[in-house]
Amino acid sequence: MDYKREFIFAIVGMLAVAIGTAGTAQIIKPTLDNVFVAKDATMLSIIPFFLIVIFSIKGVGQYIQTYYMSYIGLDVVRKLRDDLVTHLTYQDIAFFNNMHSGEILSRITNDITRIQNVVTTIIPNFIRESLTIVALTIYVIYESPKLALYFLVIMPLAILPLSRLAKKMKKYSKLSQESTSTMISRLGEIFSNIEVIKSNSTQTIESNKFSQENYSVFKYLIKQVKVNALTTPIMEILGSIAIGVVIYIGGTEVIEDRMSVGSFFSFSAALFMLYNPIKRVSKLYNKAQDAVIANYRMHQLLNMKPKVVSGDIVLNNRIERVVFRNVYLNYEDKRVIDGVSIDIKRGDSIALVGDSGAGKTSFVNLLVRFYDADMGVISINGVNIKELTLSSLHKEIAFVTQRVHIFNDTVANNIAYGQEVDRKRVVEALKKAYALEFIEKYENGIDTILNESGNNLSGGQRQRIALARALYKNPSLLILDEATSALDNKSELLIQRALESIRDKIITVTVAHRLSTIEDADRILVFKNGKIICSDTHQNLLNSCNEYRKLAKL
Ligand code: DGT
Ligand code: MG
Repeated sequence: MDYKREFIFAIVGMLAVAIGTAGTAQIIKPTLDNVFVAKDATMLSIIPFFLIVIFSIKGVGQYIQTYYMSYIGLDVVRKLRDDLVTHLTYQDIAFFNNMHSGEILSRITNDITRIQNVVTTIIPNFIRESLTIVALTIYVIYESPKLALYFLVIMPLAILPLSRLAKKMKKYSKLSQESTSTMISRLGEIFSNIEVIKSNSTQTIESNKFSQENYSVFKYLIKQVKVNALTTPIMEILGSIAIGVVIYIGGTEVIEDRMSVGSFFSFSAALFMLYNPIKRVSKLYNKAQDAVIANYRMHQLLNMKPKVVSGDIVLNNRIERVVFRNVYLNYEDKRVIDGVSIDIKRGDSIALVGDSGAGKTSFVNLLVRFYDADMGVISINGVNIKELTLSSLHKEIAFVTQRVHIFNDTVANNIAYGQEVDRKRVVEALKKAYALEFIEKYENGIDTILNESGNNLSGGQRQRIALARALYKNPSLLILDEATSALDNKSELLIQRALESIRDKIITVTVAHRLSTIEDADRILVFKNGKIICSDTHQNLLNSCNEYRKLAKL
């Protein structure tokens, strides 16, 4: 363990607390017997001094223990969160498509906080209270084994109802954590869809839906409260029985002179003092159930293995050739790429057209390995794409989609994303993507901070940023999946021209709905239901391919 030093300090602190607590019970005995009964003046002046020492030991111990255990707890959580975030970013794209981003956020924040609670409070309190119980019990037995026996027989009776409560607690913890996650997901959904909600005036519908989720969170939390609140009365009633028995039997011992008044009070005080730690331990046990569930949910995520994993051959050269041999891809049960074969060489510009849902995006997703083919082989420069390292593959590919991703950072850092910033090249890339004109208008130019959701940019401006990022990368495979759909005809044409200068040095794969953008592609692939049904130049396809003629008419 990395925390040996902190842990030792914490344990020393806990021991001090336990010994200090037993000491406070012990000091009652000389106070009564020597000072009040025997009227001993020396003891009178010594005892207050001891009292201060005992409480100081306890206080310092408490401080040391709290500090070091919290240190361990917070540090464990920090590392856990780091690991979890790294781990999650390597998960398959399918995972992110299937899981609500709100759910992921909830796991990283809410669940981790519950786990943090365990390390910083539950475990140390549990250890400290247990040590205190042990110290007090030893003291009680030492003071009067006979009386202690009665007490120690009654106490275990408390365990039965308490363990029942703990079981209930576990059930409600699970339900409450699940409903909290759902609620947070709903929140995310509401705010990311706010435009739709406002433009349809559906606030009431949405808030009613939210209200339901919110209510289930409340319902399970209040059930947890109910179970927790039962613990104290049960403990108190059982405790009062135990103490009643002790008073009766202990009183008899004192009356019959087999025990001093001081011993009896010390003993009783120790019993009273035992009550709190025992109560706390049982409450902590309930709370721990909450953390057990959170921990389970956390490990579900941490144990998840991505299906798409990096190979170990480094792609050292530019991409010269991409070959699909009889490739199939299914999403769950649905076939989306259905036996596609194609051979693409450097300098080729390939265009993909077809109905919505025909499989064009799925095709390009295979090239960046968002998914792996279920059957067939995709090879890059003659090597199976699965055997290449992901990072060397991605270094050669620029992937621009309709959804533009902008980081909360400067224009320059957004353009040079993942690479060293070369300001001259940033400006060049912006110029080629026709983005420089509006960036230059900003007071800070390429040092302007962009809003992460890109709200301070228009749709067309965002696409130009994305194109500039792709051009900066100097890729050997450029994929444009409706990357210019938000641009006006003029800018689109200008970008086409800018791309012409690099087109014969690299492979470009363009998905477009507007056929005008791809008319001069070297080869146009017409997709239908996951198959390539025609493949030729614009002119030839107009003559030979019915499906293409239909698309051209639209
Ligand atoms: P588009 O962008 O509307 O022009 O259509 P394509 O050609 O890009 O279609 P594509 O490849 O996105 O989708 C092909 C089929 O696969 C379509 O029926 C929707 C379905 N699909 C797409 N992504 C997913 C996914 O992540 N999970 C599942 N289960 N199905 C998906
Ligand atoms: Mg698509």
